[in-house]
Amino acid sequence: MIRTKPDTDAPLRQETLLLRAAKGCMLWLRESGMSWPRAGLRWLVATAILFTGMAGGSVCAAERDPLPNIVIFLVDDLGVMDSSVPFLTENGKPRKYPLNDFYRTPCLEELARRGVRFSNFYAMSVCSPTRISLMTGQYAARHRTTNWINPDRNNGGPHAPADWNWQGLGPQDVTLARILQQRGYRTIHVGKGHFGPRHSPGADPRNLGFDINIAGASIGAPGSYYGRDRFGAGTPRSSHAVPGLEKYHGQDIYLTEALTREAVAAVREAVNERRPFFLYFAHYAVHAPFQPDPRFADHYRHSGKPAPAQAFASMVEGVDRSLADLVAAIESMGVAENTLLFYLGDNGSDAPLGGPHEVASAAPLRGKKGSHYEGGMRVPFLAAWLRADPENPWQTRLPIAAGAVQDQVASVCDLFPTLLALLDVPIPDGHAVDGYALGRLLAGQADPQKPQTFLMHYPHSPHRSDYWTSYRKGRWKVVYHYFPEESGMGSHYQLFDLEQDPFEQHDRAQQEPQTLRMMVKEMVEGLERCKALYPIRNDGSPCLPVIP
Ligand SMILES: [Ca+2]
Repeated sequence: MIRTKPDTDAPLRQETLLLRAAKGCMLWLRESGMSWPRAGLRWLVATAILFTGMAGGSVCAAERDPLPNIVIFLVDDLGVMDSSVPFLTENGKPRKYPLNDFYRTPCLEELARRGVRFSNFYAMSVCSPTRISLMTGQYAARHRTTNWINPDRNNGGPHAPADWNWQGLGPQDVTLARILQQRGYRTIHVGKGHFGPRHSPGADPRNLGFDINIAGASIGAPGSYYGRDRFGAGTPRSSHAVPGLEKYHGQDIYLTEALTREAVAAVREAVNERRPFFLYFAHYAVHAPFQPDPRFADHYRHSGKPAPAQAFASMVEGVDRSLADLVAAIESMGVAENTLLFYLGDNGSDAPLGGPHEVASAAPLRGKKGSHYEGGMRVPFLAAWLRADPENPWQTRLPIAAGAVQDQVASVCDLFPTLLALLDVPIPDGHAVDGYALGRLLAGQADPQKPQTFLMHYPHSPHRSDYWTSYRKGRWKVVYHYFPEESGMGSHYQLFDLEQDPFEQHDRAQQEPQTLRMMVKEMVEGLERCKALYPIRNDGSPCLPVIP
């Protein structure tokens, strides 16, 4: 485990804790809306409580209740169909498809009984953009990391805007981790970082507000999932060796399991120290290379699926076991009722089952990771308190409907404002947020105020779809292709009615000119609000979308 500072800095750490605690109390006073004379009295009381509390190791003893623990459990390349839990619905009810019968995720089935899952939840179409959206609450069009970050070279592509954010996040950026750190949380990063290129500050999550970093770096995929291969160190894929897990080198252990043991240990330490924890557990799995998780490979041997798809399924089940072990550990620590879990994927499925624009990898959805179809950007999202407790004040504040399915549109940008709202932390001045707090949706209610929209911007190539923006609003989805190509049916525009045609088989752009115009107009307005960067033509001018 890597620590943010050596122990010799303990006095400094205490001072920082004191400052953070004082800030937390100031915030508490400010948000209580009291007049200054009364606030002054409360400040004196709060300070007294604070200093008394410091002796007991409490960060902000003026808190009315211990802060809720937060887990973001992020699975790489896990699409909405990569689970035995049905996330898609038909007439408002969950509907199973054959892929749900292929995968085995028993822990997720149990959590689906405890929490709410979303059927229309979106991520960006590739890794780094989603990870930065989670940390900032912003669309990729705004934070400008619109492509995955190649650790070693600027991979924008031949027509990419020069100023796209290949550098990713830096110490100067507002991040969810830093906000929670300042709020008094032990902030724990486990697994894949992918927030910045090699040797950049963003390559180390500790520069982004995490106290602890286990195995996070610039790489987007592991050299190997096997401990006996030292997770890639010393192999032909050593440039992608997973750092920080040397104690497992040479052992018969799968990466998913090694990360789980480390995550549990870090959480246990925080709980023992009575610190609220924020665990950002970003599994490397189920990203390629598709190496079977030997603990579960037998379950798929007679599936009739090709070997890579069997390996992928064993990796999915390995991640589910990780989730089960983590939940069991948190339960054994006695803090399950005060722990909020968000489970999700970071882009559409990369299941090796077919072509990027086919109905295959995410069937019945069309497309897969990287593509402009729903299979490229629809991911599972589930939220749960790990143990229901009607007496818990945080559960009262953020009730989650057990066993419910939420059909409204939501996205990875919404977690940031949801958590800030839960903790009564204001959005930092000058930091624009594209997400919307999910409170009512998590309670299983409709929220007429929440925009039913999602904007996805990809001014890059080469990938499975090149140079495109998509915009969903309610039942409609428009895709704009800056340089028309075969996958976009040779047109600038594709328009789908996801209510009538959820699997995107019928382009309505010709038949619905007014809807097309309205959708492209709103898409352009959304891009302009984000100050998006556009692909660049050969003559150096930006290729702006044309409203039909
Ligand atoms: Ca990914």
